[in-house]
Amino acid sequence: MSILITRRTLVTGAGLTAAGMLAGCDRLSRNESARELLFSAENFHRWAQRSLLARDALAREYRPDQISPFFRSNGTSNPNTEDYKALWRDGFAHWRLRIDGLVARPLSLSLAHLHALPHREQITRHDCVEGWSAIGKWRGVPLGLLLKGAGLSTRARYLVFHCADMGGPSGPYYESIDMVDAWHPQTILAFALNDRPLKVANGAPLRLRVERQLGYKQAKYLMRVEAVESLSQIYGGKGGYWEDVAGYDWYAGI
Ligand SMILES: Nc1nc2c(c(=O)[nH]1)N[C@H]1C(S)=C(S)[C@@H](COP(=O)(O)O)O[C@H]1N2
Ligand SMILES: [Mo]
Repeated sequence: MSILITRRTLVTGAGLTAAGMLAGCDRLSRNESARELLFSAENFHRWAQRSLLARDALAREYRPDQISPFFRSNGTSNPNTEDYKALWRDGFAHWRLRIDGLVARPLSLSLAHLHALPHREQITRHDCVEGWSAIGKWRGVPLGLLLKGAGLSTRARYLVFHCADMGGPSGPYYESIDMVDAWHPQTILAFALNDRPLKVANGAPLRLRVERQLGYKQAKYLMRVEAVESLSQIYGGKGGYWEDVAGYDWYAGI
């Protein structure tokens, strides 16, 4: 059963949350006594200060003339399962994104529904650990709007992104992020790249863009977003396919 979320409830809800979070950080960093208290603490090392404050910052956005002429594909370029092929054959009309787990109102959203919600557009650089980068223009729905619509529980600490493809022989591809990235204004579920519907090679019909992190966090072929308290029960327990099988860092900040 799908639940209708209106444009208005989503906009007001998430708008307030994102603005609130950023305003909060700003106040903290401007308040000199709070700052001194924090940074004089013995265990508060320089790296912690940097990474903590940097988590809310925006990733760099580029100009349209800087967009790469070709955005290559990496990892899975087609899930090639019977289920996925059936979804692709009718233009993803029967595809649904499920948002469930620790939410008050589990959602089941069609592509048409996502298209009808407010969008964000951003031109960002994608950096893959395998040694290539590409600049692309993404369009999609801010994840925060959907979390508001679903009524995310305060117990939720992570979001797990379940994909339609196998990452390899050891299991399905999946990824996860924490709540700082979940509510970050540039974290979107993208359905278009460079003003065209997402191609199969780049994750059709929907993929995550979490712009402060490396390429392998940008889960393609999204089927389900699950809100959880802990990652330990999910597949190998390290929060992502590559984290489980190859020891990649869970937090892949750029
Ligand atoms: N579902 C899924 N998502 C994935 C992958 C994958 O194999 N399967 N590969 C990751 C890696 S390593 C990179 S660099 C990017 C590549 O995105 P692109 O194919 O659009 O270039 O997707 C990431 N997301
Ligand atoms: Mo990658």
